[in-house]
Order: sequence, then C-alpha cells, then structure tokens
Amino acid sequence: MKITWSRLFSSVAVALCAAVSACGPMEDELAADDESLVACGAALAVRAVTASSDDGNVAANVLDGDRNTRWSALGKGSTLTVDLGSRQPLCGVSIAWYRGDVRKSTFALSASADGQTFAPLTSETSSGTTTRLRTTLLPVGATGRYVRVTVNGNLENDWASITEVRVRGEATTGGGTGGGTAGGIGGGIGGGAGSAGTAAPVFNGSTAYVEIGDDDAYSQVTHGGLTIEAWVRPDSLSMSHREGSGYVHWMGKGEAGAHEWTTRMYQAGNAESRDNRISFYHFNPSGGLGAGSYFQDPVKVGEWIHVVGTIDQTTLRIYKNGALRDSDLLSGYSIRPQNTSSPLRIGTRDFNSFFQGSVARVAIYSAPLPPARIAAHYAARTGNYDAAVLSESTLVGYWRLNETSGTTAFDATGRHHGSYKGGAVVGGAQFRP
Ligand SMILES: [Ca+2]
Ligand SMILES: [Ca+2]
Ligand SMILES: [Ca+2]
Repeated sequence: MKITWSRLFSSVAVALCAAVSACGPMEDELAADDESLVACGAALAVRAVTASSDDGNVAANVLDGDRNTRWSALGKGSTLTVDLGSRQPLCGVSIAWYRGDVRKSTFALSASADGQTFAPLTSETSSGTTTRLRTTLLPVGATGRYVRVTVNGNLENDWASITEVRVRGEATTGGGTGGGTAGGIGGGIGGGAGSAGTAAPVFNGSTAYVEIGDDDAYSQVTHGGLTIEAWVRPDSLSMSHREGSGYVHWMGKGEAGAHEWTTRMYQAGNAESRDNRISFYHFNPSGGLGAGSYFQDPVKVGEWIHVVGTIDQTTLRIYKNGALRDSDLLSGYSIRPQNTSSPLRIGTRDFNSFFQGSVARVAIYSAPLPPARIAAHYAARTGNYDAAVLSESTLVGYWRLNETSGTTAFDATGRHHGSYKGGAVVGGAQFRP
C-alpha cells in the first residue's frame, strides 16, 4: 500500500512539474522548501525543542537552518518535541530528513496542550526523494503548544534522523493586537505567527542601539555563506555622530581586532562625495580596507529602504528594494572572513558612530538567499512580510524589533534575544514600507 501511495505521489508530483515546466531549476530558488506544491500558514516561532534521546546529534540542530546538522536517535518510537511557548492553531509540519533523498522514514505527528498528553494528528512515510523541507498538512482545527514527531524507523534501519523542522500555523491577520499578542505568546516571542504589526524602534543618533550577543551562525565562515536583511529609515541625511570620511554604521558585527561585516550610510558633506551612499562591507578581523558593495541614490528622510547583503565563498552583494545593485569579490581586498566574538549591534557597530532613525525586521540567514527570494521578500512588504522571512529554512535570527514595551528585542527563531540600550525608543516608529 505504501508503494502504491508513493507511486501515486510521484506521478502527481511529476504531473505538477510538467504543468509548471519549472520544477527542476526552481527547486534551489525555493530555498529548500516545497511550498509551491503544499503550503499553509507560516513557520511558527519556537521556544524549545527536546528529544527522547540523541547520539550526540542534538535536538537543537533541527532549528539551526543548516541541513548539514541533524538530530539523531536510535530506536523506533524516538520522539522530537517542539514547544511553541503557547497554544497555537496548527496547519502543517515541515520536515527535512537526513538522507531524505534515499531513505523513507515512517513517522507520526501529535500535539499536546500540556506536554504530557498527546493527541494523534496524522501519520505518514517521507518521500525518499528529497533532503529538503517537505510539509505534511494537519487536520483542520488542529491546535497545540507542543508538537511531537515520533519516528518509527526507516527503510534502511531504526534510526530517527532529521535535519530541520518547522511547525506551521495559520497566519493571523491584522496588526491591531500588537502589544497584547506579543505578551500573550509565552512572553518569550514577540509579534505572533502572522502579521508582526507596525511597531519599530527609534534610534537617537547619539547613544541608542540594540545589542545581540555573538553567535557563530552570524559569521560567513560557519556555513560558508550569509545573508543580512533589514529595513532602514533614515531620519536625517546629515547625522552628527559620524566617523571616518563622514559615515555612520547602522548595523554591524565588528570591534577592534574582531571585525566581520557591517552596513553604512554616508552622510551629507562627507569627504568622499558619497552622500546618501548605503553600503555593505566585509572586513578581515584586523579591519582596514574592506570589500564593499553599495548603492548611492537620492534618499528621503523618513523613507523605508529594504537592504539585503549576501556573501558566498567569493562574492559580496547588495540589494536595494529587492533588486541586485552591486557585487564585489572578497579577493579584491584580500578578505578572508573569520568567526570572531564581536556582538551584533543595530544602530551602531562599535560606538564610533550612531544611526539616527529606525531599523526594523532584521534577519540573518546562514546562506546567501537566492535573488528570487529577496525579490519575493520585498514584494511581500505590504502583505505578510513576516511569513516570507519565517519560511526560509536557513533563517538563524529574526529580530522584528516590533516590541512596544520592555528592553528585550526578541529573536523569533528563539535562538538569541537582544537588548535595547542607550535610550532606544521601543515602539517609537511605525514600520510602513
Ligand atoms: Ca540542522
Ligand atoms: Ca563567533
Ligand atoms: Ca562594487
């Protein structure tokens, strides 16, 4: 019966591919997901993930955005349990399997309100045709705080081995519940599953910033690539706390002897005729000259600009509003990215300059996002932008900066929350791209 199902599914998949005539080449651009075929809601923020056992490949590896790391446990009935922090409407579970293009794993999904009593939702056998995330839809009306994957072996052996998991929920609509929702979701996760509302912080250009501790996932060398994405709103074209030839760092990971990447905006009257230039750089740890890509367009005070910087093994790129604008070879400046211990800061890099304005919806991915995905994110700016970000399997950090109280800048991936410092005005701006 399973073979019949498998054959049926394969022929359906082939038929769909033929119909859209783009399945093969599109697969990489779909960022490791099959959402073009089966999709629901958005990936929900996760508070914790635990497993019945492991062999040293721990449960947390299913949330690191890297399909080269996995959770593994020996024995039929091994379980992986995701804690969403509070009870949520559920619509699907996306799983990427270790050796997923070779093995078919048999698994069951269940949910629980209390982490003790689990109600079965559905059971299935994995495709055996892909190592990418594949979504299993759940029965209409499913809810739960805890979602459990029980693996009952695979066609090769009794190992349970999963590289990535996302629990998906129906996106809530409207941003009107803003602060209340953020507080309601377990107190640990800002925003909510769907719309993240419109709140954004204000940085005063002299002391205010957000700081997030070092995480190796924010370094190019850790996974061989990186994407930095943010929305930035300058409130001045002539900010006073500038450095160098007349620029401010509005976000960056770099300190003396521990430089990695940074973003800049050049200010009016700078010494290099770079007024309004917005740039993305990578440095060697010692600093000095960096490889940088930029765009230099007229900027209006109060304008929200979507900025994405990517780095692969050889090349740095910058995108503005979904479009590639510039690229530069790391080798052009002899840059060899390193993993350092410098923190990530938003509003400044290392206190030598400060940004005046707002920065919101900062995301980091452990790979260069494909151009089509970057364009799709920009296109989603007036729709469910949050869902577009959370759908990326390589997402390793997402600070919506949509808090309306407190000093914690929540990371929607649950990996690494940050802190508002130096008088940053939480919820002082409206994110309206
Ligand atoms: Ca992983
Ligand atoms: Ca590090
Ligand atoms: Ca260039």
